[in-house]
Parts: sequence; structure tokens; C-alpha cells
Amino acid sequence: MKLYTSNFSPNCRRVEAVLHHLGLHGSVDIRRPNMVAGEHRSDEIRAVNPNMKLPTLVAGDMNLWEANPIMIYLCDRAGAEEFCPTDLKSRFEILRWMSWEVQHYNRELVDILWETVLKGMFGAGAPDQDKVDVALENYCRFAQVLEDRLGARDFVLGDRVTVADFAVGASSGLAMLPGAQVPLDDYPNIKAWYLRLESLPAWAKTAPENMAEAAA
Ligand SMILES: N[C@@H](CCC(=O)N[C@@H](CS)C(=O)NCC(=O)O)C(=O)O
Repeated sequence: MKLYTSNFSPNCRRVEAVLHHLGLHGSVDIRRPNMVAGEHRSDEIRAVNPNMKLPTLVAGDMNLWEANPIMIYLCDRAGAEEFCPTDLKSRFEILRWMSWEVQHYNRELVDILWETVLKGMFGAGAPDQDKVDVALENYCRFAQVLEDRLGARDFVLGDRVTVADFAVGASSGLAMLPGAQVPLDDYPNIKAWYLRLESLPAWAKTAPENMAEAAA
């Protein structure tokens, strides 16, 4: 398999973390086009993903794009029943939380992080505090849903980590940076869960600084 991926991208991190968690990372041909230089807009990547976005996985005759379906594909291919259960109830829960994080939780979180953290990394100008404030208000609405969910369980589905945690927590490393302006102290269950996630070997191996070192 060949994975086109990038450092500092929460969408790429979640896929690389799944590969580490499944013990597959070392067997994948990892390509890191430089997004700042626009290398992801190459003919090579367009041929396998018409959106020219990362992550993109080539597996045999399949070209896979969109991080969450890629993660489920990798789990099912590896038969990772515990990490990505296939019973109807669990699979519904996984898909629901993945859909929710894309549409709501991480959508608002990434809007905050773009202004407070990522713009600086990409040399895209100063943060717009008005945009941060709008995203913050929306983020808090959905953060409360996650906070309540994590009140009675260690991970999104229950007592064990699943692929749903890797999806919902994809931006955890960036959200915990000092200047991120994400009010995690108001959500102690989310903060504790983020820390639990960051302590997992697969998540630690994909921390932004480690990925930068690996790419150097
Ligand atoms: N919905 C896509 C989002 C992919 C995405 O937006 N990737 C970003 C990096 S996080 C990217 O490739 N941006 C480059 C561009 O849009 O030109 C997914 O889940 O994989």
C-alpha cells in the first residue's frame, strides 16, 4: 500500500495513527508531499484523488480518499475486530461519531485551530479573533455533547479505545497547544480523554513534532 500524507494534518495523523495501532505503518510506502509548496497538486496525486487532498491511500487497484473511510478500510482489511467492531450496534456507533465529528465537533475545532495555530504554521497571516469567537461558540455546543458522553466511559464507545476515538480526537495535539484558545479546562472529561489518547503508543508516534522529525 502507498499512503500520501502530511505532517501537521489532523486528517493524515488519524490515518497514520491507525496504521501504527494495527502494526502496519512499517509496511506502507509513505509519501509526504510538501503541502506548503503545493506538491500535493501533482499529476501523480490527481490520478489517484481528483480532489488532490491528503490523506490518499493506494491499496492494490483501489484509490481511497477521505480519512474516516480509509481508517475503516484499514481496520477491516486487518480484521481488527476489537478496535473496529463489526457488530451492528458498534458499527452504527462508530459511523455516527465519525459523521458527527466531521460535521460538528472537529469542524468547529479546526476553524478555531486554523486561526490560532495553523495560519501561523503555514505563514497565512494573523488570527482573525472574530472568526475564533464564532467558532468557539459553536464548538462549545458540541463539546458539551462529547463531555457528557465521556462522563460515564473512558473512550467514545466504552471502556476500550476504538477507531472512533482516533477520528473524534484527530485534532487533540493541536487543541492542547498553549495558544490554541480551546477551552479544555471547561471540559475535564474531554481533556482527560485527550490525554489518554495522546498516551497511546500509536498516537504518541504521530505527534506533530515526531512526524516532522520522521520527515526530516
Ligand atoms: N475530508 C477530507 C479532508 C482532506 C483535507 O482537507 N486534507 C487537507 C490536509 S488536512 C489537504 O489536503 N489540503 C490541501 C488542499 O486542500 O489543497 C478527509 O477527511 O480526508
